[in-house]
Amino acid sequence: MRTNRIVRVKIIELFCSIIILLPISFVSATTTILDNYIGGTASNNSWAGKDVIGSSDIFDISQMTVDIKNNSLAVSIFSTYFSKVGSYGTRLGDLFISTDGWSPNGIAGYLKDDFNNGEFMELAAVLSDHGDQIDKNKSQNYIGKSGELSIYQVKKEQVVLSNSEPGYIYREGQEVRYNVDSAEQKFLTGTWSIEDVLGSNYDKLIYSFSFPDNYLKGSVLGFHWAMTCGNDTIEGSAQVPEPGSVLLLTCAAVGLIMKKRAVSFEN
Ligand SMILES: [Ca+2]
Ligand SMILES: [Ca+2]
Ligand SMILES: [Ca+2]
Repeated sequence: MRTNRIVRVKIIELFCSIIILLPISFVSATTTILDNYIGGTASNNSWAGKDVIGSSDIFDISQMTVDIKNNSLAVSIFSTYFSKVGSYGTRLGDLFISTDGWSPNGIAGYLKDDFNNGEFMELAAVLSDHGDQIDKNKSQNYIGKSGELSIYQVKKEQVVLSNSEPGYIYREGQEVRYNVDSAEQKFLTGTWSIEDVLGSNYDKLIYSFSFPDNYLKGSVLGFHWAMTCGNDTIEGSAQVPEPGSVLLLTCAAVGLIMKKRAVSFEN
């Protein structure tokens, strides 16, 4: 038993020395943004302040998750919409990203927050397929589809605001798509995919891309997504973890384990 303990303590000592030698740039964090945002106004007062305009079975967004590993991000939007893309002439929207924090207009509920009165989103992650080819009277299940992602630095005049076919009610003033100028340079590229979430009606659209080295330095990122009618819109923020503090916590945890083991060894 005593020999086993000595071996265990030695292994922990070795593990700690390995941890200390790791480059301090490694960071990893997952943030879940629940859809508590609401935001903006409906084009008809009967829907004012409602999270979803129309049917939740078609337009509801439940949450967004942001996975950050070093410079790489995977942003997932969970919604009932992805199996019904094209409903009532609507299309998939693009992901808007604020690289300098998130500060929506007003207080929670954010009913005055829209593209012109809230956080400006510096980047737009544009899908290679929004479902533009779908017949206006039909919808299509987009689960299993994937493609390329092109990320641009946003020029205000190229932002498309939420809209609908004539006669339908929608959420006004939300940024939903980005019109790309043919000469425009991509800032970043990535991939997107829509995946089934087993046992749930809320499937996920995943945006995957990487920022340049040293671009993310402990900043707060903001995110905004909606289908083109904005009938449900999600916004929120994620803190980029600090590399130094992650390393410190890891070493502190190993130190605590070593101390505990040393005490039990003495006993
Ligand atoms: Ca919702
Ligand atoms: Ca911003
Ligand atoms: Ca919402």
